[in-house]
Amino acid sequence: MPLLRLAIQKSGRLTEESLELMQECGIDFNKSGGKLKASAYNFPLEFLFLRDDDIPEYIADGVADLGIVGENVIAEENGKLSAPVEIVERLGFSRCRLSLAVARGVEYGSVQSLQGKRIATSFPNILQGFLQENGVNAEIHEISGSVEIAPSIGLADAICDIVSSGSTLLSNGLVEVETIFRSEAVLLSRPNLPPAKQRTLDNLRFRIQSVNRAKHNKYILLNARNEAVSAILNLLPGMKSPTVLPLAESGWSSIHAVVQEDTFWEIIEKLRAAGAEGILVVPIEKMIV
Ligand code: PRT
Ligand code: ZN
Repeated sequence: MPLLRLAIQKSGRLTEESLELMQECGIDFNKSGGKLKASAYNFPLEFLFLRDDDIPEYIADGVADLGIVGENVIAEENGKLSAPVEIVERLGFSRCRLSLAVARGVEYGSVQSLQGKRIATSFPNILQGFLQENGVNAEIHEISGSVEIAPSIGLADAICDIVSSGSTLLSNGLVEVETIFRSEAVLLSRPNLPPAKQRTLDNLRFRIQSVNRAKHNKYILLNARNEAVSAILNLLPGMKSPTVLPLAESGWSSIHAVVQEDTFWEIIEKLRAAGAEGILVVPIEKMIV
């Protein structure tokens, strides 16, 4: 299979989980600190370690075929790239939002309150788009870091920055008033890869999907009296249909099924009410459909 080049953030919030995802996909490599490149031993993939902001352009100009970045970075770079790039997989980690915030105590009715105000941000394009959509004319101050201190030093009336837990805003006396963009890590690609590279990408995506699907599901095993089995089966969707096996003790069965994580607690309670006993819940490592 031809070699694909995947750009990963060199050192930052995306790095660890990007590399962990590759490992979960069964791709082994040796990343010894400081190097710009690494090759996988058992998959036709070469890693390039770069600053996240540079990744979309490296893909656009063909130096890399793929990259992992936060969606906020692509939304910000969009329109500035020398060629289009496309999101081929949402990866579910590094979730955050880009929000507007003002100093605590400042009156804020709606986005119209920002008319004529100064807003500090590292995301001028996304912010400009949002303000335009809302018919607001504000002065955008682009700063590259520590945006959250801008109001307290008198540089801006509001900020537009990435929020995850909200603790940075809180400790700087700021209140989130508007969410303008939601982001998670995504796999980017150049559109129209040569067919052979596309096949390698399809293979990689298949692995990523199997890993991520597994993370959202649990395998459950339980015992029940035979009379309770049909009521229990009605509660269990499963990948196909649940497995029912007789237990050594007569009159009892063991039931195995796959349950989605977000409905999990609700289902467990209903299963107990329906007569399920000895419920075991185990993580799934890969889920191939
Ligand atoms: O050096 P390089 O340019 O590669 O990295 P970087 O400093 O530009 O990016 P980095 O590593 O900080 O973030 C990479 C990506 O992680 C971002 O583009 C987002 O998609 C995503 N991400 C997820 C975050 C956060 N969560 C996050 N909390 N990026 C930044 N933050 C910062 C935010 O700027 C603010 O200062 O954390 C602070 C807020 O966090 P809370 O938890 O206090 O709300
Ligand atoms: Zn960056």
